Amino acid sequence: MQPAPKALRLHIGLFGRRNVGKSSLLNAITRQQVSIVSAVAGTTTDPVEKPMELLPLGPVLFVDTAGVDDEGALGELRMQRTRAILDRVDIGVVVTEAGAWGAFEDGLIGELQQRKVPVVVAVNKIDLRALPDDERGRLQRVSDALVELSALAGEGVGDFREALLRVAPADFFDSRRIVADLVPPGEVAVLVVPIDKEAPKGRLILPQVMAIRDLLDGESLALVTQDRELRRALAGLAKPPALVVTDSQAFLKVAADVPPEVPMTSFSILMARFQGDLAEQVRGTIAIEALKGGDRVLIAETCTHHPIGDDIGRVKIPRWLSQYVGSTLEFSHVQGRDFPADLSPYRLVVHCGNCTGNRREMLSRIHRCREAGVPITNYGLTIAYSLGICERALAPFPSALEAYHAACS
Ligand SMILES: Nc1nc2c(ncn2[C@@H]2O[C@H](COP(=O)(O)OP(=O)(O)OP(=O)(O)O)[C@@H](O)[C@H]2O)c(=O)[nH]1
Ligand code: SF4
Ligand SMILES: [Mg+2]
Repeated sequence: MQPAPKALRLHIGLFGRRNVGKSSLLNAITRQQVSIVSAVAGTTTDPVEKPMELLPLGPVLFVDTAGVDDEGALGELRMQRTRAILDRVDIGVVVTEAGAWGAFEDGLIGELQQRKVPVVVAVNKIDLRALPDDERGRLQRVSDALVELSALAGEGVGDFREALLRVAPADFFDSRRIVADLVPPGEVAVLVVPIDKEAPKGRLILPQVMAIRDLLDGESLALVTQDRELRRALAGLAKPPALVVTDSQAFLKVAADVPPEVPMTSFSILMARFQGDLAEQVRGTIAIEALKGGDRVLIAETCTHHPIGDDIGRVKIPRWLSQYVGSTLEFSHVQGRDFPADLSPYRLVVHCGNCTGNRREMLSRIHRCREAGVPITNYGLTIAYSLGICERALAPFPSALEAYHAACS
């Protein structure tokens, strides 16, 4: 997999007194011994950096710092190094223990707030001592998010991930392309838009409009056609297009008309990448294989449109999935903000492309599914998988294809 450049990673600094468990928290979240942990105060002397893919956020760089409450020349040197890290983090985590908060932690919060960096307060070692209510109230007021956890027992680590997602700066989620990164400037993307009775009258739907706008921004060319004109459109091009994007419902016909060497995917898969987490939703897709008769499947849509005719979420996906599994599944539908608090009854969540929602909320839903052990996929991925063309539809996205192969093996 191509690693994300360091500059594109969200930098997360772990700060706090010596021995509060900063390194232990890093190890708990990475599930690796990245940083040395010991009962001796002052174990971490130089900052330790760990780049990783942190679900549900994406590429991050953790920086574990030396505990900075000690005095003397060595303490001042550590403090200077820590200040340099304060200057470059996107999120500051102040690690503490119940009853330990004092002027030192207030100072750290002040430093972070001066730099307009969001703050997560992580109260560690709750296995030893719970956080009293009055202290909880005070810490909630000084932080953007408060988490109580035990790095040693692995308790609350999921809440910690969720807190990082909640406070992460909005531009971390917005800097991605929908499609233009797949189509070099001056090259053609063919967009296949069937005009059937489910298509809204007189306009295009949002994912199609967003893709066209992104191609224009990227100075690429967009050729928009109905599925039945696709062959003619391809034949009219001087050279093969850089990409074909289709409405998922026309997948099979389009896959047959597009030469195998031309990359092809769907609007919905593009939206999973842009508005969700494609690799995680690809892993969720493989769970279709384990579905059996009577299993409950949740179909979730971000907007509250009125279903018409052979609505994709109400009719087509249930039909295709049931055909693939070969027996009757039980489908529930939710729209808008009604994502259930309890996901345990479901064996699979199939989510729409979330074109009208925001990515942070979608990542939060994906995170909740992970925590509940319920796989989550997306409309386009489900359709591609049940039609047997998932590999082809993922070929434009090497890391998602890698996730697919890893999950299948
Ligand atoms: N009971 C308990 N002990 C913990 C927990 N987290 C860390 N510890 C212990 O606390 C001690 C210090 O942990 P470290 O992770 O090294 O702490 P640190 O903040 O990185 O310390 P310095 O690098 O010295 O600043 C070790 O003995 C850990 O095993 C926890 O959640 N519960
Ligand atoms: S929010 Fe979801 S259901 Fe609504 S138009 Fe976008 S992809 Fe379709
Ligand atoms: Mg340490």
